[in-house]
Parts: sequence; C-alpha cells; structure tokens
Amino acid sequence: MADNDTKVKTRTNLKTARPPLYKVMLVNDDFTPRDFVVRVLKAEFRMTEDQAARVMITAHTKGSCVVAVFTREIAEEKATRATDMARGEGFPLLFTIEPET
Ligand code: TYC
Repeated sequence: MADNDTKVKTRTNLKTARPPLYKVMLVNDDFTPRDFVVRVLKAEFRMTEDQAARVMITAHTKGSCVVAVFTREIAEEKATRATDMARGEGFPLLFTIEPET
C-alpha cells in the first residue's frame, strides 16, 4: 500500500455520547426559615410540597443534600436562580453544583 492510501472505516460507534451531569446541592444554614427553603425548592425545581419538605429536612439534618441532576448549564442556572431568590429576601440559603461521579 502506498503511504497516502486511505483506510475505509468499517466499524460503527454504537455508543451514544452523553454530556457530563452535575448535581445541584442544597446547603444547610442556621438562618433561612424552613418554609422558605421549601418554597424555593417548589418554585425552582418543580417539587411537590412533600418532596420539597423531605429534601429540606435532609439538608437540615445532614448538612447538605442532592436536589437534582442536570447538564452543567442547566445545573448552574438553577443553582444561581434559587440562590438569588434567597438573596432577594436577605437569607443566606445556598445552592451549589458538583460533578456527578
Ligand atoms: N436549618 C434551617 C433552620 O433550622 C432550615 C434549613 C434547611 C436551611 C435546609 C437551609 O438547606 C437548608 N431554620
């Protein structure tokens, strides 16, 4: 074969590439009222009262809790919007993001 011969690709890549996912984390603090945390979770993460209350109490008890998992752009946007909602009311409530392992 000459140096410039091209090889024909015979194998097909059957795996579909998936974007990396990020967890939105809810961080506990001593000041934000519980019902406000629940309100933010319902508004930004479309949770029911029940789901939001469970997530809130998990963060309250353990220090932090996974709220949901998204692609990076969506995770950043949700965490920022939820945190800003709290800043607007003068609460230190914090949402962060972490890569999912
Ligand atoms: N610890 C807060 C309180 O007792 C409630 C709270 C729960 C705040 C979860 C933040 O991520 C949080 N008022």
